[in-house]
Amino acid sequence: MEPYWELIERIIKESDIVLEILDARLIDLSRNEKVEELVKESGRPLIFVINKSDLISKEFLKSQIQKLEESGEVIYVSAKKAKSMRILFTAIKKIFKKHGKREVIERKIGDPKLKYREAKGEIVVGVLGYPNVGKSSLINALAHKKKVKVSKKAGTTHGIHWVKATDDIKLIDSPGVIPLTKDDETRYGLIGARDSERLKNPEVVAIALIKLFQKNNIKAFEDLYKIETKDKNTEEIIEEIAKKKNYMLKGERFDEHKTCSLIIRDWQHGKLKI
Ligand SMILES: Nc1nc2c(ncn2[C@@H]2O[C@H](COP(=O)(O)OP(=O)(O)OP(=O)(O)O)[C@@H](O)[C@H]2O)c(=O)[nH]1
Ligand SMILES: [Mg+2]
Repeated sequence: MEPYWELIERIIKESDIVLEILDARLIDLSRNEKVEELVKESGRPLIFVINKSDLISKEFLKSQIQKLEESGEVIYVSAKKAKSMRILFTAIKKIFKKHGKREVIERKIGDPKLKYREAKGEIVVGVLGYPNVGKSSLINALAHKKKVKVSKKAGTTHGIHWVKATDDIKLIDSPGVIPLTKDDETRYGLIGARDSERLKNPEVVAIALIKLFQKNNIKAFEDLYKIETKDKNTEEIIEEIAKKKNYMLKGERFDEHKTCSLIIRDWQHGKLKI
């Protein structure tokens, strides 16, 4: 196993509960199959924490969550809202009561009939998820203090960080998980796991984003760029934005690369809300 996954396994092993942080704007794309598989093998309970829910409408959320709710415990939060922290604490305590400490979970794996459950003492919560989904932001919000580094750039956290949130809850921050499947740049760009300027093909990601807005909320897109998109294809929409921003090259040509990078940056930084 690669060293990276060994680190993730270590975090899971040390945790009583694991949180998988997802991006509310692209729930399915921000799930990591490998992480979920490792958590399942460990027997630890998993809570899906849908973060950045301040960036989406209720309608959009409803269209996305059904499948996830069938897979386990789901909560919706925003690292920017105090109310979300109460929701998160309540969910952690409820799940802890139900499953108990990690030692008990491991004993249970060896003996599935074991009824004994010890849910006392400190709760250790492992926080996993792709780069930039807001793991460190949530940890700081839970601890009511800036204890770990947060930034707009993907790949901010390195190594493992232990953070005491309350007298009885300890959190483990981790670097964003990297998928084992082949390097899918569109997925990385869409979920913000790779910054716009590091993408080789921002055009492909920007087109995927425009299509996402065309399907769900084109008005939000039009309002941000102050353009009309009716009867226009993605290429024409990009050109329209380039003209508005005056991103032009020599001889009537527009700067497609720069315009696409702008769209992706606005999405990744939460200026484009769906
Ligand atoms: N609008 C909004 N932005 C958020 C939320 N949570 C985090 N962010 C922003 O998302 C960016 C990434 O946040 P981090 O907490 O550094 O993300 P991370 O998952 O720890 O990222 P890595 O350490 O790179 O894996 C920052 O610009 C945060 O301000 C949220 O709930 N809503
Ligand atoms: Mg981080």
